[in-house]
Amino acid sequence: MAAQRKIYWGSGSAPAWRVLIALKEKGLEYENKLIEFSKAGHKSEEILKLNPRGQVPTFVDEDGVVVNESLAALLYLQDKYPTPSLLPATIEKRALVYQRFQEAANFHDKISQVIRFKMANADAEVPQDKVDAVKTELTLWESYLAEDSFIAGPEFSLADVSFGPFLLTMIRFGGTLKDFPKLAKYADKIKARPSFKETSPPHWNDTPGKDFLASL
Ligand SMILES: N[C@@H](CCC(=O)N[C@@H](CS)C(=O)NCC(=O)O)C(=O)O
Repeated sequence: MAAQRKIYWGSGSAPAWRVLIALKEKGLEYENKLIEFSKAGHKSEEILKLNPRGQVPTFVDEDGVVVNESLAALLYLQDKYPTPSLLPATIEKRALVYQRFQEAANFHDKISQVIRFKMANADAEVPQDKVDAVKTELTLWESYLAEDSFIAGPEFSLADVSFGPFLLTMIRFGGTLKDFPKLAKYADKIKARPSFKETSPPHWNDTPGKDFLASL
């Protein structure tokens, strides 16, 4: 019997959320292996056998192919299940999607620095350079959007799957987009998209967010 496609993920993990979104966009069924970070579920023997880093996402396709690392899993899913496509038709347009797809790591890094700082120093002010670094990122990403566009052009693409979960995570951690109107509109648009909505971190529904990025 063919192995069942499955994804190990944790609520609030933006890398894992990326893969859940891509699975939904492609209409693929999967076994939902939600782990609990508080119980070190990501370090279980079951996961470590598949992913020696003990991280989520850990993804296993129906034929047993294991793909860890969220960006690798997104590329794999696009290759293996090309329709519906999450890439534009021409190589010229794909170039920008590939760029933004990778570039999201910068945004991730800057918001993570603030989040980690506040987790370690709950009562301290976030150092200004860390706040400024997030603002610089937001200014860049704002400039990438045209009125009503997605992050790498008029069509939803892998670039949105890569970047979107981190933007929504920033908002969850208290970041405001009041000075970034195109990003604010974009955030509302992706939040309402079924693939994002159906896979958004379940604990966000019934617990308050944080104010770690409130000084933005
Ligand atoms: N580069 C990896 C990062 C995955 C990652 O950092 N996952 C976190 C949750 S957001 C995790 O599992 N952390 C536990 C650990 O590293 O021990 C990816 O994009 O998939």
